[in-house]
Amino acid sequence: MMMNKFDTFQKIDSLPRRKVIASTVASMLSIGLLGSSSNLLAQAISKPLPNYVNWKEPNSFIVHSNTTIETKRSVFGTSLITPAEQLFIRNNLPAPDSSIVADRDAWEVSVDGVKSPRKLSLRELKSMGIETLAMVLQCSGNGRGFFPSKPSGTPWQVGAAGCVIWSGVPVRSVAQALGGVSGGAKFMTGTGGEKLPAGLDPKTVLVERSVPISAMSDALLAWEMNGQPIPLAHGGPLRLIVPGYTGVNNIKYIKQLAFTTKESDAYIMSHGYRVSPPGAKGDPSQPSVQDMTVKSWINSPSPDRGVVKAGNVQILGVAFGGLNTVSRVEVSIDGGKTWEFARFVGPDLGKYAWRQFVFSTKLSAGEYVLASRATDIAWNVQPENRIENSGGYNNTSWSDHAVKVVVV
Ligand SMILES: Nc1nc2c(c(=O)[nH]1)N[C@H]1C(S)=C(S)[C@@H](COP(=O)(O)O)O[C@H]1N2
Ligand SMILES: [Mo]
Repeated sequence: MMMNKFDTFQKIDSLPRRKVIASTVASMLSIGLLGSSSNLLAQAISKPLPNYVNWKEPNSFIVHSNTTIETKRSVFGTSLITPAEQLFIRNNLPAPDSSIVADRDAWEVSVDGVKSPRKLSLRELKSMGIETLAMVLQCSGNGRGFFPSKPSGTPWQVGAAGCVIWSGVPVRSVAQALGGVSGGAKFMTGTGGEKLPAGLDPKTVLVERSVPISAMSDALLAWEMNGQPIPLAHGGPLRLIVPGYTGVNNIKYIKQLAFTTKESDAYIMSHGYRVSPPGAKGDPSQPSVQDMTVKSWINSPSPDRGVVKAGNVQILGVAFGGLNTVSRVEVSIDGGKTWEFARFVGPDLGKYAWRQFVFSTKLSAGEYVLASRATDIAWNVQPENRIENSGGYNNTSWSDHAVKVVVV
């Protein structure tokens, strides 16, 4: 059945035996039994990095599969930007051949749904404008691993996310240069440049996503990431960046950008990434996974960093607002019974970036449940509970993201 293409990719991720070992270790971690030996154990159950990302730091990841590679919670450091060497990977199809980055400036994207549609080379795009922004790149399934219903798909914890700086030409400048967007366009649709597996209906595997046309106002066609040409694995030579929208909408190796009256009918748009009630399959009647909402989590202390010594403790984490600027973060050391304000640390890199926060406190020996709860400028507060859905999408629950630590 063609609908099952994506399920197939996901099932490869979860060989039953590995899952059992991993979840046993995960539950030992969450009750703090493993202390400092946990890193070693976590590494022992993790596969090596696949070749196409062998330039990444091997100890920074939980390798769920060759196409789903998660940053460890303990790896998020105390500065804002996630280095490429530590950034997660999520591919719906095998990554393209490195020949596509041999001559980056020659890469072409066709732009449609404008007055004068045509192909533009990366060389031409670079002459049309430049903008730089910092943005949280987060997979819509980040936090799926906390759903007790164990939805199919990668059981990401917090590490299918990072904060990245992108440089490229604003999409609105490109549209303007081609005579403006055609009347009636309601969506901006990006198409990935992967070679599609033979023998399958292209619509069932093509990575093509539509976002509301309003998202074009801050969108980029980007060629640089954290000061370097975008690595192939992260979408080089050219990537569509849609700030505030979940990972899947940020199309890697983009080969077509179109302003369309309808959403794409590719399976990944029509049935994939839909927020459907538990037990129901995704279909076009269910809401699509699009913009992100306010979220935060604590990165330190956490059980996989080892023993926490009694005394002064700096509780550190990250918070972001999706489409709205994050305005404040509260921290609880008693599992959410009482809250106090945390302090933002470091520069504000704009509304699409995350802020690092710290709450300094003194902890005596004992067991603690540390939680964080962010609020955005529109007074949306990070909820206590996830919204149950069959795909395990959009988990922003503060209680799911809380960490149990043992202080000695
Ligand atoms: N062309 C293309 N773009 C894509 C994908 C893909 O498989 N192909 N995966 C999407 C998904 S689901 C996510 S979460 C992000 C992951 O980006 P990263 O691998 O650079 O971290 O890319 C998105 N863009
Ligand atoms: Mo994703």
